[in-house]
Amino acid sequence: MSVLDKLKAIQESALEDIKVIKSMHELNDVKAKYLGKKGVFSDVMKLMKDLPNEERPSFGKMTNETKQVILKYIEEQRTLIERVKVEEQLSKETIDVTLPGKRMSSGNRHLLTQVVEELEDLFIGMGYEIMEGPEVETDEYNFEKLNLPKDHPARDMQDTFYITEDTLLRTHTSPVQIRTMLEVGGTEPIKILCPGKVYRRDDDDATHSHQFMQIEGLVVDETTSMADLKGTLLEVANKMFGEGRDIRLRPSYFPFTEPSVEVDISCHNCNGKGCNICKGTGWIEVLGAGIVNNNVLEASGYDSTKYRGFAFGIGVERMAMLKYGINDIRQFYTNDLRFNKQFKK
Ligand code: FA5
Repeated sequence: MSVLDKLKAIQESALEDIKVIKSMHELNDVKAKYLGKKGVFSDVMKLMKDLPNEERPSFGKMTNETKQVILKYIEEQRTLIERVKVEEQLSKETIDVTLPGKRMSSGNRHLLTQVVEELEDLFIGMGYEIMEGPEVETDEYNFEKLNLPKDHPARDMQDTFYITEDTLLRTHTSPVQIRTMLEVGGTEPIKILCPGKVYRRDDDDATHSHQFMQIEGLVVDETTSMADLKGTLLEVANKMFGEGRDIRLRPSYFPFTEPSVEVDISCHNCNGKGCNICKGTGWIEVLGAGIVNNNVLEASGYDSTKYRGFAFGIGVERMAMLKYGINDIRQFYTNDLRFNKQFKK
């Protein structure tokens, strides 16, 4: 058999071997069998020494070409094996869109968050800006600048957690009024809404909590009046309890407003006729409000001969209790999921 025939025979047998291969592992074995150090070609090269000198270059060339052809077969088979593997995997992983899905359980925002957001949306629509202040506050901002000097008897209305003599957990959101007025510096009108947590040394019961939420509102400009305050609160009543609510302002006392009022909303349950929710009166008390006391304006850098203001402080839990018929404030804080889930929208 001539050398050429021998090379051809090797090429054919390699092709036969390679084309039936199905795994990478076998392919590597065949590669070693033909092209490896001790492979078929190492024997072929031994023939070289028996050849006359002039035939050696063409023998070398033919051997190399044969090796290249075998290498090409191997690479083609490698590509084929990989493709088959990917196709097999794809066919195995087909998604059956007819299978029933897994139910995803989703949570919901706490009712208090929902009520705060509802009120924020309403007030943003009326041009108010949302402001926040610290829960650890100074005595000066929580009381003194609000016309409640040390030893003022009205401090008893807000029993306080003191941290030091001059720092405390804020008892209401009214200090944010002071912070904002001082920041603006008496030069511009103000229209803000301040939601946040407040703290009092009240004993917890069905309508009192030592920690609760308030929403403070403050408007300061050159023309504002009691009529604007009343119109704003009527808007709140209608938004929170439905169209047709009426409101009633009763004289009250806060050192930081003069005159001061307690605001009642006509009972949404009995429409003012009297029921157990409004304790037979037809009215429900929801917030405190008034015209900002001149001393407060002056203490915060506003000229009280030029500027006037109104302010209000809503108890968020109490409002939510009335709106959703909740009879114990502690339910907001016991983290009972059965309670929370009732308010999923
Ligand atoms: C104030 O805190 C005033 N800063 C409100 C205010 C602001 C008046 C601006 C005038 C101008 P009062 O102490 O009444 O007011 O509290 C306001 C509301 O907070 C109450 O109407 C009530 O709804 C709620 N509230 C008071 N104490 C508690 C408590 N312990 N637990 C839950 N809610 C309470």
